[in-house]
Amino acid sequence: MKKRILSVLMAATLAAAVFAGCGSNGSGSAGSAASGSAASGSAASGSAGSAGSAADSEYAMISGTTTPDAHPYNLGLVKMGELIKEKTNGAVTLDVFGNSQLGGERDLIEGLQLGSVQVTCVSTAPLSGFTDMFLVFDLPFIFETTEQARAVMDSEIGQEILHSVDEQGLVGLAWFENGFRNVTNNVKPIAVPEDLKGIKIRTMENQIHMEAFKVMGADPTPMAMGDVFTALQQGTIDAEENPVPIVETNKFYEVQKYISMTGHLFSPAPVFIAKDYFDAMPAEYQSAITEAAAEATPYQREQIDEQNVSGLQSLQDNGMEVNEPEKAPFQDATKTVYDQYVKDEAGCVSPDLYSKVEEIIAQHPAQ
Ligand code: EAX
Repeated sequence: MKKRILSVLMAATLAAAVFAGCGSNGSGSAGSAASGSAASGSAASGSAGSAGSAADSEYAMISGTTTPDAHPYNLGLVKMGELIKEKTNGAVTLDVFGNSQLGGERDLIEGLQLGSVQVTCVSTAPLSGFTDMFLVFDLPFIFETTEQARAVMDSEIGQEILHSVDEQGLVGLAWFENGFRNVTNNVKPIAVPEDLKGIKIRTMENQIHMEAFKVMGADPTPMAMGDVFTALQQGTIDAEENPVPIVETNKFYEVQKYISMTGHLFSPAPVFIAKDYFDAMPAEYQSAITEAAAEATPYQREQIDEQNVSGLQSLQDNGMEVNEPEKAPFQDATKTVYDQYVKDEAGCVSPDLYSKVEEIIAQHPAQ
């Protein structure tokens, strides 16, 4: 924990150097962005020029992600930043720092709580360290289609989940998406759960993800995204699991031979703003930010849909072997995870929340 806070504070210090005099970031503390390129809502794409536009704004917001600039998390945040700038006549801007420049997803979440980062977009999995409300999304194969996932995210219960950590300093702005997760590895195509036996697989820092791979015989290691490429390159792990856009924009095809389209989980990607920072803003700027987040969401989801197709082609063009395993054996193999993690206990999915989500899914049957 101490190490993590230190890394966030170090990012804040570095950012002070990069953004000194670039207008307040409103939080009363130094902005926070390690040196390096920033994609910005005030500039078309990642470039140092974005600092200039931030210099003219009253609120120069800093956002961090673990994803590359070409990934839909960043594209969606840049779009949101453009809309915010337009709606506030440049009074509020958003710089986007990708590639874990400001730390891993847990660091970014803590960065919002500490006030060193103002906005982030993360997978729900790392939130398990802060709340149980998002764990329902970590149950293997709970969704069969993107339509089902979107119906849940955009429902009343989805909004309740998104806002469940407002009082912990993370004000939910929107449900962006990461997408259906698949297994990549260097050992062999994964056709049945038994093929995972003994495979050293990186997972996100989430107890349910780890259990799902353990019950299938794999050897799960939780790891921040920024360390995954090197770990695969050095062979300390054989595998990881992520949606196609993450695999492609991180160039995992350079260090992974196989991708097996298990679709074992759908990762939503909540966008959060730091509560103290947001609460201190004039109401007109708060509305502009909330509206911009909502308007950027369909665009972000379209980018995921597109990159799921174009990205898969790119993985094949770059030498990865794709296989499409039958899902039923994997669903059967991970059923015990539900017995273990759907119960009225800390660190578990509440049965009431689970049944509400299942009700919505049942209204959107897979074809
Ligand atoms: O949230 O850590 C992960 O595998 C996530 O999918 C990624 O950082 C985007």
